[in-house]
Amino acid sequence: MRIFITSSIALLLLTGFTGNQSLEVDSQDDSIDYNGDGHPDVTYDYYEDYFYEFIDRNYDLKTDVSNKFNYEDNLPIQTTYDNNFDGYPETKVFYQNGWVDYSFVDINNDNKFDVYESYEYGVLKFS
Ligand SMILES: [Ca+2]
Ligand SMILES: [Ca+2]
Ligand SMILES: [Ca+2]
Repeated sequence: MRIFITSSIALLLLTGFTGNQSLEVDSQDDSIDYNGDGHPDVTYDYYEDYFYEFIDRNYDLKTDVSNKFNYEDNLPIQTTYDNNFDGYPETKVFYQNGWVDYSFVDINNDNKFDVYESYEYGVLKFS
């Protein structure tokens, strides 16, 4: 379980980074095709106060990461992960001022969260 959590955090940092990067590249074109198969792997959805970034990490045309960002400061608000690519988004992460605040994991896809973690300045303080 600990290994799984550590890898989620690593992915989190990774996707947060690429998210900012792609925004700087071009905010007009709303999709990026990383593997060149003609299907967008990163897409964006813009609303008045926030926007979503949808990422398909394993190129199966299904979204595995949904990042919700605050429009004003580009800081993440919430991220939803499907880390085992089964189509069910079992991991939810919430942010406070850009830091991870707390996260939930639903291990057996029964819509009830089995793991709760609380963070302080991005560091795990309760699990
Ligand atoms: Ca693609
Ligand atoms: Ca996918
Ligand atoms: Ca899943």
